Amino acid sequence: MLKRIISGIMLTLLLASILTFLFNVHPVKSGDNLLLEMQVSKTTITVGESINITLTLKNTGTTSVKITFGPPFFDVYYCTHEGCFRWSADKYFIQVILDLILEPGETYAETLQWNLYKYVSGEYYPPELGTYVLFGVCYWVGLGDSVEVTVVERITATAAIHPYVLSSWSKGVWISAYIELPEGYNVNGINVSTTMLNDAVPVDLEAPTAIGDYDEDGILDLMIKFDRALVIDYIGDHVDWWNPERTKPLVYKVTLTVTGMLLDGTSFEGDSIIRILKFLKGYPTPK
Ligand SMILES: [Ca+2]
Repeated sequence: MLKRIISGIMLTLLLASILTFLFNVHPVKSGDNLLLEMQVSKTTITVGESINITLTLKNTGTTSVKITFGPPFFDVYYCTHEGCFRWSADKYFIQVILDLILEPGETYAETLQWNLYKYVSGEYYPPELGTYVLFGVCYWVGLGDSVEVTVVERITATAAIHPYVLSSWSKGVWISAYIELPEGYNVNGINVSTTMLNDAVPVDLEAPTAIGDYDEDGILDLMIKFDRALVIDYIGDHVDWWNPERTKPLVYKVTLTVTGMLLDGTSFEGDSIIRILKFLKGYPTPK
């Protein structure tokens, strides 16, 4: 009996070596030429904001590598004094065993989205402000990489957009935004290059900026400018043209949100409602 088991094992081992030899594929083991790299879409986020975390496994060797795994292939976690929190914690995965073969030079990548919320006993808790080391791991090959991510506060700013009525054929070069910050914050500290409109239109860095008191309320404001054509294009793609606020002319209400960061990493956000005019006879035409 024992002899039979041993010869069975020997046969399996022999077959495995023949297969490995024939196909030049070998199961992963430590010392394999694999490299895991982790990249994040942003290293500063506000509470509730998600980041895209891309994990890439590369075969840097000269032979194919076979990795046997059960999903998830990658995971991401960070630890605090309360414990460690994983991206995979609130997710279900198919219970299967799969093989991934990486040829020499080949990569396998996945992008995971996570807002760093802690999932504990069926409840979600936001991450506290601070800097965390995010670890990206592939347990199946015993590799990891890390990136530091900072969770910052988001303050509510006031944003006034000028002109506050835009026509769809508007010809000006820019649209201005006048940003005021709450007490205790200084508009001089705004990192202009980080400002955006609706997370879609970046500030025009070629345009002039100015600090003044545009609305004469005694609170300093920073003027920044956005390319008018880009803003109108953005609005054109996002307004519900079937639902005007008023007709004759057709008037649409649009909320524009200015976001950005201060030089110290604090993030701000301010909403402004503007109106879009469209002179059309009959029903609105969707763009
Ligand atoms: Ca002001």
